[in-house]
Amino acid sequence: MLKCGIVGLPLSGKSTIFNVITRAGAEVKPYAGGKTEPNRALVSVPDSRFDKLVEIFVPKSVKPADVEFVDLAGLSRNAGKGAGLGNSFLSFVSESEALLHVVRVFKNNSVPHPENSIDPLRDWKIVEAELIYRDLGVIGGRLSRLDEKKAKKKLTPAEISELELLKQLEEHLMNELPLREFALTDEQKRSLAGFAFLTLKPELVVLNLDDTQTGSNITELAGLESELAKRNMKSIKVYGATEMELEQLDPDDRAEFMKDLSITEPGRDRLIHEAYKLLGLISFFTSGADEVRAWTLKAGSNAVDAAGTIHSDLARGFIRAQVVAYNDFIANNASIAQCREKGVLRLEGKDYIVKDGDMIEIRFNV
Ligand SMILES: Nc1nc2c(ncn2[C@@H]2O[C@H](COP(=O)(O)OP(=O)(O)O)[C@@H](O)[C@H]2O)c(=O)[nH]1
Ligand SMILES: [Mg+2]
Repeated sequence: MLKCGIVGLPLSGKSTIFNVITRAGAEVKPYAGGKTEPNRALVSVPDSRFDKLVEIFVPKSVKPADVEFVDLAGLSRNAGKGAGLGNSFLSFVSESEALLHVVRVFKNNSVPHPENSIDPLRDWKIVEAELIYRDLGVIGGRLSRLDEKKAKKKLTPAEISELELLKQLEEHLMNELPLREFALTDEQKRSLAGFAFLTLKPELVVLNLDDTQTGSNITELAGLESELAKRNMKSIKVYGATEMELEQLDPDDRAEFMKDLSITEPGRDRLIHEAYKLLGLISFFTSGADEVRAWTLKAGSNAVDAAGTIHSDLARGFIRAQVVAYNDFIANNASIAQCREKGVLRLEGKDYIVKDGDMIEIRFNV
């Protein structure tokens, strides 16, 4: 299951944002501490193409794509040195494939701030430093083992290059830079996968605003926004508390409320879409009278990967994939026969790279 972890300082609005995304109703409170088990919830990815396919096929069952969101306890200054929840918290972060980093921009005098003032750039840096510190610890542990072996002249050639790379990464982190800013080859990335480095995970910064903080010139944000631009990082503005209220309403009241506040797209949909994109994920569809289903794949996966996502038998006995792009299907009156005539229905082999929105039927034999 694909997981997206929510990180940030205590009282930045992590649980609020989690509730916006998941509508799970997790506890939101104006004081830090307490519960240490993360909140978890599966979220269906909103997709108008999927909805359209359901309309066309009127299947017995439907299954949209989903992503798991995990709301972690707050990460405070010096967590990596054992403060607060410290390392147990950081191990929850390592199981996530991507991070939503919630930064408090809202003022709200009834909610204390762990650093006693509103300063999004400072807060973002504190959390980033903790993530960097944790990765340094992981590298340090591995390096000391490799150094021991080196002293005994027992390093394999693979370990020699690992040692070299880790030393470079260590230096990079010491300069307070996340590993995602280190140019790694695909092969190096694969070789490092087991370390689950936190600063290698893609990160979307969620700027949690008050209703009063509108327009494009929010003074509190100037510093952080230019820092993120410099680093090529993406951020998204969300009115956490308001959006959470919105998600708790029933659909009719929600539409009314959105009109009153002139919100066109709910923060929830934007957040889920951005997180999905950030994770480097695409959807493909299987459809028929029995079931219409959206499946999640990493971008760049091939037809056998897609088959394996559905069932291991389909990957094992893979013969061919029958593929038509969703847009072509719709453009041809949702008729497979017409798609075939027009040549947009294709038979693809194992190496075919699946595209977002492909409608796929696997031919297999086991
Ligand atoms: N005014 C305002 N208050 C917020 C916002 N987001 C969260 N809060 C409040 O801040 C407090 C902490 O929120 P919570 O989501 O529990 O933070 P967490 O500790 O990061 O999980 C709660 O009292 C929330 O109601 C926001 O966007 N605006
Ligand atoms: Mg919380």
